[in-house]
Amino acid sequence: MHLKQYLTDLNPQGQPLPDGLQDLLLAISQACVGLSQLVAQGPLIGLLGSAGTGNVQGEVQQKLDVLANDALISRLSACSTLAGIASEEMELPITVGSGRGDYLILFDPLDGSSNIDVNVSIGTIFSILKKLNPSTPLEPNDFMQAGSQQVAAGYVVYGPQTTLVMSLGAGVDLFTLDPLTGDFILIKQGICIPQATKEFAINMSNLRHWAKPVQRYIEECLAGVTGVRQKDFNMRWIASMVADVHRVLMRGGVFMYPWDQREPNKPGKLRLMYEANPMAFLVEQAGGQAINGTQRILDIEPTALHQRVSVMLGAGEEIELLRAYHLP
Ligand code: AFP
Repeated sequence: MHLKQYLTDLNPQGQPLPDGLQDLLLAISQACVGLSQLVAQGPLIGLLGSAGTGNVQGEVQQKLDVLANDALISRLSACSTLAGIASEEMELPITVGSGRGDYLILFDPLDGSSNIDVNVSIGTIFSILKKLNPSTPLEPNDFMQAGSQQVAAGYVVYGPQTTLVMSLGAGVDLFTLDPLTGDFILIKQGICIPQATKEFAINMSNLRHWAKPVQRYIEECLAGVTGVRQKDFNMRWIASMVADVHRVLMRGGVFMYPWDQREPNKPGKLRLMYEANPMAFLVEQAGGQAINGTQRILDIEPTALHQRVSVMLGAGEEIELLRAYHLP
């Protein structure tokens, strides 16, 4: 089934999906089809390497970061029910049309972009919120909603296949791009993360910098079958959150990017609004959990568009253990 047909047939709360939301989801998917082609061409069209600019986070922007951001904005700006766009790559949100409309979108246009030049999977992550008062002009504060308010979230991973994974709050479904027709085809419905796992993903080189509860958790995993966990664990780290979380959704596991003491005032590396919230929404919809150590990520009330957060998500049993280790 094509994505368009899927959206038409969907009946999440016993009601058809509003036309505006269908338009928005189709617009994102179409922009991502274009991005998938650009990513695949890479060096053939001079798209590898740095753009020579920095983003609001002070990170070096790759050429494809800038291009992906522009492509998404250009396609999404044509959606009549969209009031505003916020992007990890832009300091301030953009008003769409008159700034009046039902929806707001936030995205990380190209997550894992330091992997572009080495041909490792990267992706686009998006989060859709309702604008609480659709008839008033957009204000930056309109975006300040907890992740639990998301009406839809998803990502497209540009890997060996281009895959769209999304949730409208009633489970998580997966589509694969047919590059010959440019259509996303429904492949899997009701993705489910097993509660137990033997696989974790974390940047182990930071072990000495983590807080004690995270060090304890990882050290116990590393102790294997003779340690307190009484089982051997496997480790994976792609360094593209989108690809690491995709693996967790496909075969289970835990993904973590915790706070570390090198920058004690920074809650974490990953961004709440563009990365943690949409991924937490998907993971919970697939039966997993997502916390910052002590709090459910989707309950965090944002105070700034670009705020960062510590992230631990995936298999329920492991996240419960991490939560217990963080108790005072
Ligand atoms: P880039 O977009 O700069 O490559 O960062 C990717 C990311 O935000 C996230 O996708 C990864 O999980 C994480 O950073 C990797 O960070 P480390 O390089 O510190 O492992």
